[in-house]
Amino acid sequence: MRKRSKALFVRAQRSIPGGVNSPVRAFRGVGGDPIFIRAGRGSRIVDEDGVPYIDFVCSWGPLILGHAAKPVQKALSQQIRRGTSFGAPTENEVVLAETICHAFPSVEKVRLVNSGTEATMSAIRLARAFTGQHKILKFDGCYHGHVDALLVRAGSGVATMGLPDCPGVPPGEAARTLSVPYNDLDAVQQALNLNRGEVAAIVVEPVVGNMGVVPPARGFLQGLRRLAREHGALLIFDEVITGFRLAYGGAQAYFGVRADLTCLGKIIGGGLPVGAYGGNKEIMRLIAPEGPVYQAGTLSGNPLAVSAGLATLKALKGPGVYKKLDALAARLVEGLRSAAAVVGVPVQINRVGSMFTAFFTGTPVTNYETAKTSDTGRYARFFHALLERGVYFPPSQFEACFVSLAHTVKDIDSTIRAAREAFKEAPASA
Ligand code: KE4
Repeated sequence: MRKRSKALFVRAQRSIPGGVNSPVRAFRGVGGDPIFIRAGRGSRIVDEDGVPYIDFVCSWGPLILGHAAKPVQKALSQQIRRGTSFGAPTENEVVLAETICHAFPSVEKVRLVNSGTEATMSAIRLARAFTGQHKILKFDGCYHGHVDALLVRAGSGVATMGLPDCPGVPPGEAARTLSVPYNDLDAVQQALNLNRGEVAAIVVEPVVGNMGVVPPARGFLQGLRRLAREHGALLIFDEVITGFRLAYGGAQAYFGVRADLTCLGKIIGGGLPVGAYGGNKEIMRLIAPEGPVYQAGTLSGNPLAVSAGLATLKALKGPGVYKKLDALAARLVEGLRSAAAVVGVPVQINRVGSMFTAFFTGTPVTNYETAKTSDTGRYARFFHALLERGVYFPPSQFEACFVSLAHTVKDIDSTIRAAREAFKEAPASA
């Protein structure tokens, strides 16, 4: 089964660490070998052995229109005839910046970069420059890319592999990073009081995707907003996942809380590499060449990537887009809940809009500690049982599933049927 993927994985491991270009793709969290993908179209991907899957990874979030979406294909084919990169400003970069500023009222100026990691790395440098402070407060289980300062008790692939804090990050660097439990305002207050006047920023996933989906408790984001202001720290919303996912204006529109700095990625590139960070003019004027805080990138604002991002954001302005995404995801989650209940499998499914995670635990999942009560072995068996039935969930308990505009009710109902069988085939770990 999957002979070509297996052979490619053996070959890949000879020239690429772990055979993958990003750890979470390696199936370490679920066992077995990764499938190599040949193509995608709409809600489906096909592997190198010609096996099709309904895809709920969606490239970890960017493909909200689905694979090979027509508007993105058209934009790319038009741009590629004009060239791919100039290392000089282009009109579409201005259009994308204006689009982001219009969608996020807290963002008056924005700088395009090439990844979510670059966005968060640049945002914390800017926060440190703006406040003159050095410490950063983050949350256990949140992941903000592989920035030294933020690889402390991180989620996503770090959680999947159960890695201790990452070797190679100098102790001095990690010492400037405080990490407290998500959804715990008392812990935030205490950390700020113990480090009074030293915290440059609070950085948070406003809805966590990287320990699996964990929504903010009522008042949590509003509390962070208040505490950051009281302590002279900037509030950084890492909206690399939630930006244009939860609403056209991201989590800030969804929850009505404004950040000082916003990090974006994934959807704004439409499947090509784009990240961004932005905030009000007073903060952003510090960024070179307007100000002294240096940040640069050969391919920042790349014309091809920007054209794919613009085509995607344009499609998201369509009528009823977020209502449709929400309805599809709600149907799927309801179906999964009842399928699990019928076979008596304890699952907690957290959903916000079109992102969700089924945690294999009987404990409500509100932070990293409770997320880690999940039976990851049982999730792995569920994952493979779904895979055998042509459904591709994230190869890790600590990641989010995404529904796209390309998913149909038929896809959702087939997935629920597959899940009914998969729950039966996923006994609890001993
Ligand atoms: P990138 O550098 O991978 O573009 O973005 C880093 C990042 C920043 N902030 C949030 C909230 C993120 O979720 C991410 C990246 N997400 C992971 C999966 N949850 C990307 C998948 C991977 O690492 O291969």
